[in-house]
Amino acid sequence: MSNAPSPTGPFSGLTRLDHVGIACRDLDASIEFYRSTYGFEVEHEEVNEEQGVREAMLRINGTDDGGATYLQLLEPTREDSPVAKFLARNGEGVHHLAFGTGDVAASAAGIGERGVRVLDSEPRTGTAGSRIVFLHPKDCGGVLTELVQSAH
Ligand code: MC0
Repeated sequence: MSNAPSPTGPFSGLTRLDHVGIACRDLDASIEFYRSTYGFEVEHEEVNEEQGVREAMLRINGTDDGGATYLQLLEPTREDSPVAKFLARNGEGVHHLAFGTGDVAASAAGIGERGVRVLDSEPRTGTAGSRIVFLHPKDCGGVLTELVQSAH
């Protein structure tokens, strides 16, 4: 019997860990920590004005569906953004988990039917043209959870 997780659950369709999002105050300093301490390199950097973040994706490993797993470093670009609020309350640290799916709208609908609040009625734009939806942390054991459909 295989130990692998079901690649497409009956309702969630989640197949992998896409990234762990980490809130930081200084993106460049954080990138340097992960590079000099672990040898992780930045694959992609961008500013997402809608989410109020400057971010860097550090590729950790490939996954068996052809995707990859990343660390996502997040620096807020404005004081009223979710990451700025998180930093003010908690300081730097793990901000969210993101699971990969081939169909983010279907995954969000299936998970929503289980009583979890889906924070985005329509998928928004995430890193590198991905489509993303967030789930409320209070319905996910205290963990802000994101669903990601990558652009390719
Ligand atoms: C807030 N809470 C969290 C949390 N943020 N719990 C765990 N992890 C987090 N990251 C908790 C607070 O401690 C509080 O608990 C309660 O949720 C309400 O928080 P609030 O900040 O006072 O209130 P809201 O409702 O204004 O905001 C919370 C909410 C929001 C999660 C709905 O931050 C949101 O919509 N987040 C999704 C978007 C996001 O985070 N974007 C940034 C990453 P108590 O017990 O005090 O009530 S963008 C990103 O990552 C993109 C670029 C990508 O991956 O591609």
